[in-house]
Amino acid sequence: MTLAEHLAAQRSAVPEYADGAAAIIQAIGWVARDIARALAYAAIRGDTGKAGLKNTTGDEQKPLDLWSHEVMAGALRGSHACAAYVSEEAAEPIEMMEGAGPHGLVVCCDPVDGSSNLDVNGSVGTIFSLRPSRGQVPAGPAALGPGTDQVAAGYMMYGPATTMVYTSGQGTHGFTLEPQSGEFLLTHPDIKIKRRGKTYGINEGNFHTWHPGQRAYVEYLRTSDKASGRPYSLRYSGAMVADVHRTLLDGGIFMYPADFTDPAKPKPKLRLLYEVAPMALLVEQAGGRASTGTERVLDVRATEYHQRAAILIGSSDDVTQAEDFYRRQA
Ligand code: FDP
Repeated sequence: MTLAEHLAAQRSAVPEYADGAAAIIQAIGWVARDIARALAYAAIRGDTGKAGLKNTTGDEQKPLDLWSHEVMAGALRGSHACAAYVSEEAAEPIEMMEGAGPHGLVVCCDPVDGSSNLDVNGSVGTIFSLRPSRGQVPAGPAALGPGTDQVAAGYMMYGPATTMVYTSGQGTHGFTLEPQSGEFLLTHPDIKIKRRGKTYGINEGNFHTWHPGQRAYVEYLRTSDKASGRPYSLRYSGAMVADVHRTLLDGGIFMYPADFTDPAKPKPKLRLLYEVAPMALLVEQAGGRASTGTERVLDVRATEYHQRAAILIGSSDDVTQAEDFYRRQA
């Protein structure tokens, strides 16, 4: 089954946005083919280095970040269903009159996630989230609210194969790009994440900056105990898409906790609207959980476009256990 056929058969769980969501996800699929091709040529063309600019959240921008942002903007405009585009690479939402109206959607997107991996030919991704505009003009502010507002979410992973995983509120489904035909084919229907896994993913170099509960939990995972399957194996690629994809298919937990050096001002890294919330929806739809450590991610209300949030995501039993460690050390 192709992505187009699946989108036509699935429909969104929110009927009034179903046509728009299908048009946008199809358009994002076309962008993914272009990004996958550009990535294959990136080193040859010298496109992996820095563009010498920083985005609004202070990250170095690479030529591919900027190019992908522009290609995505063009495709979303062409879908006639996107009323505003909130991108990691733009300080403010980009309004799109072509998709404005009562059923217009706001698309929040990180066009190239994990772009530090570009220098080493590592996996990178694209993350997207669709929220209802509710006919608001301008539409951008409609993106601000809890993650439960999301109508659909997904990501593309550019690895050995190009993969798209999406949900429109009716399960989480994975597709693989068939390079000859350029079609995304359904290879992972109705993904269900294991209740408990055997791996954890986290940047352990930050160990001393974590909340005491986070430190105690990782110490626990590293401690040997046959009965509970410990120690867990550590897997960390440095690109959220690749780490969440592995967790979704193989179980376990991926974490990017806040820096708690100043407990009065915890500093998370990943962005809520176009990294944390869409991944939370995808994993919940697959039967898993996503938490900040103390709160369900989908209940976190965005008040700023580039707001950051902590995330502990994956197998439900693993995430619940991590939350217990936070609670005990509160
Ligand atoms: P990157 O900075 O390379 O864009 O989006 C941020 C992100 O990558 C995630 O994809 C990734 O999980 C994380 O940051 C990696 O951060 P660290 O280098 O701090 O581990």
